[in-house]
Amino acid sequence: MLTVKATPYDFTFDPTNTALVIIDMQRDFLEPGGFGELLGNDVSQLRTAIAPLQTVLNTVRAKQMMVIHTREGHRPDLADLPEAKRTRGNLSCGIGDAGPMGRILIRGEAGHEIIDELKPIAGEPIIDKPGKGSFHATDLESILKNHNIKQLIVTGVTTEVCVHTTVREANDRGYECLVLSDCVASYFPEFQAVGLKMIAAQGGIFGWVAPSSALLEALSI
Ligand code: C5J
Repeated sequence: MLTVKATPYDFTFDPTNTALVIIDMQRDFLEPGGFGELLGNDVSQLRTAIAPLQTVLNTVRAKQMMVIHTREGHRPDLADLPEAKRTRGNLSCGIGDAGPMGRILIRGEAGHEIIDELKPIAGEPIIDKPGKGSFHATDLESILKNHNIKQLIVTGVTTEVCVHTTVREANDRGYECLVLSDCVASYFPEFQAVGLKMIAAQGGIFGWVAPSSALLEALSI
């Protein structure tokens, strides 16, 4: 067992039963012209997570730990897109419409792809999810069970939306989650700070929080 110095207390994990989950590091959220920018956000805010996440990903791969990537997006025929989600925000260019990187948040389009810096490699499952949570309407839970995964190291974007939703879903399913504070990001600095506090408050009501340096220290042993 390895121990990460975390908040609210040490996170102890077995690397063979732990997966790194990288949530929605897609062009649609991180690059100009995608869904994130069309919602009115400054997408450069999310780029802080890329470099620390690359280091964590390389380390975890070297340790032969499981890596899982997720992408938020919908079928090209939009059959899995709730009307409430399609119309939310009254956007002139919204989900399913043609944007600079192809149709917004649609599987197979350029904007839906994971950014080059964090490209999945062979053997790393990619979970395509239609919602904010990574468990909703996906096969994530059966993949975790089939690989005997008990604990998750959670990273990606955005902290208060898809990361939070996934951590809450995982927590209710009995998984222990460590969220890496510098490997998650938000368009809103105040949401980043409060979102992380919410996870570890009340004795770790949803999980643990630590900087990636604490995980790397634990893995260097
Ligand atoms: C959002 C996400 N923010 N990946 N998605 O719509 O957090």
